[in-house]
Amino acid sequence: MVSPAPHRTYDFVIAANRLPVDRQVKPDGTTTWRTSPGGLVTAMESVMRDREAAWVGWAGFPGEAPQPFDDGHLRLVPVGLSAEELTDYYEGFSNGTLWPLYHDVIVPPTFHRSWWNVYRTVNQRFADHVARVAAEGATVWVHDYQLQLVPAMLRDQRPDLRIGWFNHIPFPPVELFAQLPWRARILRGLLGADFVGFQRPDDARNFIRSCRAVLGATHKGDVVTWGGSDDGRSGAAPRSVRAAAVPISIDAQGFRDLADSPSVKARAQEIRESLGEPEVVLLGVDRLDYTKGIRHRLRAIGELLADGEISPPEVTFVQVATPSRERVEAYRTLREQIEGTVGRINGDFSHLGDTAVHYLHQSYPREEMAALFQVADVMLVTPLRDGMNLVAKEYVTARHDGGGALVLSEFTGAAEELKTAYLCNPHDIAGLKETILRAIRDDHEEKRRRMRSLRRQVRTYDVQVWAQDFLRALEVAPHRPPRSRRS
Ligand code: ADQ
Repeated sequence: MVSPAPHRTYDFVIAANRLPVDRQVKPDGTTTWRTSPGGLVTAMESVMRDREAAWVGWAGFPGEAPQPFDDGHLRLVPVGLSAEELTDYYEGFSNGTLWPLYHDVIVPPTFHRSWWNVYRTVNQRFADHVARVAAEGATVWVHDYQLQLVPAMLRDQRPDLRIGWFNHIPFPPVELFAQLPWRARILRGLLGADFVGFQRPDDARNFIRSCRAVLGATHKGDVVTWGGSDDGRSGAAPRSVRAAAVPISIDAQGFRDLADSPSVKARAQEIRESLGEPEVVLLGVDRLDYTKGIRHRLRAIGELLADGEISPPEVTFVQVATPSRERVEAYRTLREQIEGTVGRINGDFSHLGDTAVHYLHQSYPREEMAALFQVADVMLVTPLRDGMNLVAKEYVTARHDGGGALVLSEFTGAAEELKTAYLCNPHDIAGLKETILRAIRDDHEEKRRRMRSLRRQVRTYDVQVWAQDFLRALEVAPHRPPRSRRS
C-alpha cells in the first residue's frame, strides 16, 4: 500500500484521460495553459468549489510529464505518456478496441495483446498518481472507458478511498462484451469502485448482466456483489458495488446566456445571410466518427434531393464534422467516404451560388457553435449509437426563442430524456427521410410545443444536477441516495 505522501494531498480527486487545460506555446517559446472549453470542466467547477481538489490526466502532448501546477483552486497533476504508449493505450486499446466494441461493433474491434499490456501499464500509472495526491478517505471520481482498471488498482493501494467511475459512452450488451479477451479483468477493474455510473439504465443493466455472466457475480436490484474468485485464486472479501444511470447534461444556463448574447445573435444573422437566406437550414454537428451516423444522414439527404422533396436554395444542409482521431485507420476511411459522398451530392444537386450541402471539417469556438444552432431550423442528431450526445441538449438550449426542431436517433442516451424530439431509427433510411420531412413541414405550434418540453428537461437536469447526483450516489454507495432528484 502506498501511504498518503508527505506532500500536499486533496480530499477530492478527478482522474480523466485528459487534463482540463491545453498547453499554449508562445512565439518566444514560453508556455501557458488555457482551460479547455469542455462540459466536464464546467460540471466539475460546481462540485469543486468548496473543496481541495486535484485533477489527474494526460497533458495533451507525448513525452515527460510537466510538474504538477495550480490553476486557481485546482491542482493539475499531469500523467506522462510516451508516443508509443499513446499509440497503444489511446489510439489502440481505447479507440481501436473498446470504442467500437462498446458502440455495437459498428466497425470491428481490433484485439491486440500488446495494446492491452500498455493499457494496463498506463492505467496503473494513473492509479499511482491518484494514490499519491489523494488525502486519507478522499473521494475519487474516475472518468470513462480509457481508465477502467483504475478503480481496482487504486483500491489495492488505498482501501480508504471512496471511488466512483462514470462511463461517458455506452456499456455494451454481454453478447458483445463477451468478445473481449480481457473481459473479466475489465469488470474486476470496475468493481474496485463503490459506485459505477452510466448514461442509460440499459447500460447499467448490461454491466450487471456482464458481471453475472463473466464473473459469476450476484446482484440484488442495482447492487452487484462479487467475491473476487472467478479466476481460481482466493479472492478478497466480497464487495458490493452499485451500478445505476446518471445521465450527463450541459451547463444549460451558461449556454443559454451565451446564445442570448448580442454578438452570437448578430453572428447567427450573418451566417443565415451568407447561406443565402434559405427557408430551411438543416444542420448536423458531430465529431467525425462512424458512431455518429453521418453517412446514413447524407444518404437520406441525397435521396430527398433526388426525390425533389428538398432543393437548394430553399433548403440547404450544413454538416460540421469536427476532426477526430485522424491517426486511426477507420477514421481516415470514414473521412474519405463522407467527403466523396458530399462531393457527389453537390455535383448532382448544387447550382452556382446554391449549395446543397455545406461541409465544414473544422473545430469552432463555443460562440460559433451557439450561432450555428440558432440558424438551424432542423437539427439532425442521428448517431447509430451514442452514450448521450450533448449536441442535442445544446441545440434545444440555444433555441430559447422557441423555434427549431430536433430530429434525434433512438440510439442516443439523449433519446431517453428528450422524448418529444422527432425520434428516428437512422438505419431505416425511408423512415429517416420521412422524419426529416415531418420536422421541416409540421406547423409552428407543434414544433414549439415539442421544443418547450425539451428545453424544460435540459434546464431541470443540467450538468450541475448531474455532478451532484453522481456524488450523492457515490457518498452512500452501495445504497441508493435518499434524495436523488432522478430516482
Ligand atoms: P462526444 O462523442 O465527443 O462525447 P457529444 O456528446 O456530442 O459527443 O459532445 C461533443 C461536444 O463537442 C459538444 O459539446 C459539441 O458542441 C462540441 N463540438 C462538436 N463539434 C464541434 C466543432 N466543430 N467545434 C467545436 N465544438 C464542437 C462523449 C460521448 C457522448 C457523451 C459525451 C459526454 O461519445 O455520447 O454525450 O462524451 O458524456
